[in-house]
Amino acid sequence: MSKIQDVKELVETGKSKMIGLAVQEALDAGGQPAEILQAMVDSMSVVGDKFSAGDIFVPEMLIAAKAMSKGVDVIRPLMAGDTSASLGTCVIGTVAGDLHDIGKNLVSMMIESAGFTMVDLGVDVPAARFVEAAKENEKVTLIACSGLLTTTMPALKEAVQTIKASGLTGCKVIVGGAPVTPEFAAEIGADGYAADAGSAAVKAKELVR
Ligand code: B1M
Repeated sequence: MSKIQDVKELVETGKSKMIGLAVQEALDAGGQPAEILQAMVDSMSVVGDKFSAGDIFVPEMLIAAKAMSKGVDVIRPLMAGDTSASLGTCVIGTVAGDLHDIGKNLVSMMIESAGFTMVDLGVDVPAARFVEAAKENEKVTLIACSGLLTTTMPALKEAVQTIKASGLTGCKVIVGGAPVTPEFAAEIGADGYAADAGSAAVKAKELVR
């Protein structure tokens, strides 16, 4: 079995103690960081499908998420990009009521590698907190809001509208997450939308240049 297949299985079964070594072995065997990352993302889709089918429950989703995060820790240093190109600070967080952070963390990693300094507010971030953080930090050029649940799409809307009403100037807003569409992003007044972490980094650069 390939090393990448091992990584996938360890994420799906939530083996967080073994995953770091398996990711390292996959890298040593010539696997590319982006390829290993994609394999782990695919595993989380399998986990989601099993949850939808009623084959697993929230605790299993949680341990799979923990394993994925440990695997990403091994990849993260390898994804560092051109940090000399300072594009300002990006405030990022998952919106109020939403505890999903893996996608947000990947987006953060990719935006950082595009040349931003990141301020990560974590999960369950109230709309006003994005504004506070943008005011507290130097040179905030971008606010990135993630939402993973259809039930937290209104919180995404509230976050964008609160930011837009706050009078912050020179600061763009990008949104994304599985239930978010480009149409929804435009409807709620976001400046940008991205479907995945790679395109979030491309869009982030485009928005501030
Ligand atoms: Co949750 N969960 N979960 N969950 N969970 C989903 C999202 C779900 C699709 C599972 C399913 O039913 N198949 C479903 C949502 C259904 C819906 O609303 N449409 C769901 C549900 C229902 C729930 C609960 C309500 C379950 C319950 O309690 N009954 C509950 C809600 C808790 C809450 O948030 N209030 C819940 C809880 C959890 C855990 C805490 C157990 C855990 C999260 C742990 C963690 O994140 N630390 C969890 C997990 C792991 C999942 C799945 C299995 C995996 C999510 C993930 O990490 N994916 C997920 C199923 C799935 O995704 N297929 C599911 C991998 C990640 C890389 O992808 O997050 O999509 P993703 O991020 C992508 C893109 O979306 C995009 O780029 C990322 C990377 O390419 N993106 C952006 C994300 N943010 C972006 C921001 C951008 C741009 C792009 O710009 C700013």
